[in-house]
Amino acid sequence: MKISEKISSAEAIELEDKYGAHNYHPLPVVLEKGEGVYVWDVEGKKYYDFLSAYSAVNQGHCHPKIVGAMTEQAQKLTLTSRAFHNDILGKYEKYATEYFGFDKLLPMNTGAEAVETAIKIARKWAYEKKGVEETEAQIVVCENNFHGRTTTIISFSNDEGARKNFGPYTPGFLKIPYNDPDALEEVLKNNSNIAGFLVEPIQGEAGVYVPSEGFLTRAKELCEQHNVLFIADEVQTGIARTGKLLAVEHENVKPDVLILGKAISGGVYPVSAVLANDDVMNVIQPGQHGSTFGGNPVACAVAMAALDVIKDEKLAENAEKLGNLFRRKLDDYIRNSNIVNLVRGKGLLNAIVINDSEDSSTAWDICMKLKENGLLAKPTHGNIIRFAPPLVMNEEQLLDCVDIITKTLQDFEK
Ligand code: IF1
Repeated sequence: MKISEKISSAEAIELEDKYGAHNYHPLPVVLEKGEGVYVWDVEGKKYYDFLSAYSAVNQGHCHPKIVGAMTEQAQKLTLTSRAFHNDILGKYEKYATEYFGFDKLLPMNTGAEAVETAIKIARKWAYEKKGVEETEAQIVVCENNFHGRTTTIISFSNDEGARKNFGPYTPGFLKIPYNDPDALEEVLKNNSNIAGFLVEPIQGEAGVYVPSEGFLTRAKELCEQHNVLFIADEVQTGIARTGKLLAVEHENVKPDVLILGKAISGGVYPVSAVLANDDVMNVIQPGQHGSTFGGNPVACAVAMAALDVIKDEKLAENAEKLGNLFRRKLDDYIRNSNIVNLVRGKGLLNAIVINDSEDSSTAWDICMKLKENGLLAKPTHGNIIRFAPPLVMNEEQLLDCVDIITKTLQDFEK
């Protein structure tokens, strides 16, 4: 069967079911084309994409500047490995470190790899700079975190589905409630071997939990007081998604270690990165960390174009403006609704909480009806539906989507 051979949705789903691991339960829609805020299924039906590949397609599907950068570089040099230099990596590292304000960048490919890299850097820094006894370093994480799916990362997850039967688990992590600076202070006061505090500035997968104003500021202060690295996982909240280039900027907090992924490439190619200043990043010496594809020329060319688009098209400002409009419109609806409890989020990372039990199918049923009405979204946990369109959306399109969402919800009002 050739890639170009036309198949129906049913055939595509059947192929995946028969030949693919069943590690996802996708909505029954088979997409064939994406452009800007729209995607089309194989039968030609058009949808608004309100998931953006979990905030990887912030710049819109198949952005011509980003795809152009990929195709141009892919016809010159795709991969050298880091055994040799190439003419792109240094330019990208300079561009990205100046873009985000750090001394150095360590290039990887997936978000989880970047999180793992940050964990390794924090541990090594603890032993070689903070004086923690080897193998004793601890990293503080938050309950209901999501940082990826490697064995070490799920070791500190409390999501049984992500964790069960993948043991034995990696030690060295202490869990505190999210958005609880007192709990962070307690654990930092009582442990001298803490390397870092790893936190999502907004917990995406948990259901778009926005912490109280001041939480990030207080957490950073506590990390400074106790000589602990503040490690911000901005894989999902970064790259303009929440209305600022980085979500930590809502509180003017500067992390010691910044983790990026997803939209750093505009969803065109797997790119992730860890950024830090020399006093932290220089604990990594030749031969101590890397990856075959990390920092490859195509990834660098794509990321530079993707980051250009964020600035050129003022996507953070647009996310801020349209996010406020979106929540205002949904709040208007929710005032008279008995099926939706609330809407929450920042910028264009939002979610609604459905007034039903966690194990009910209502959120899923609503997403199935949204699909029929031309908008794609998916529940996160149980009764929470995440709404995260590409940041290139304009006001007219957003209001059209609000219309689709509220008309669909109306069908479920009791
Ligand atoms: C799946 C969730 C979102 C992330 C944060 C690291 C990573 C992610 C804050 C790892 C990845 C993705 C993974 C994808 C679905 C999606 C997701 F539902 F899983 F949790 F967005 F909320 N840090 N999130 O959100 O990056 O290795 O995937 O490149 O695994 O189902 P990755």
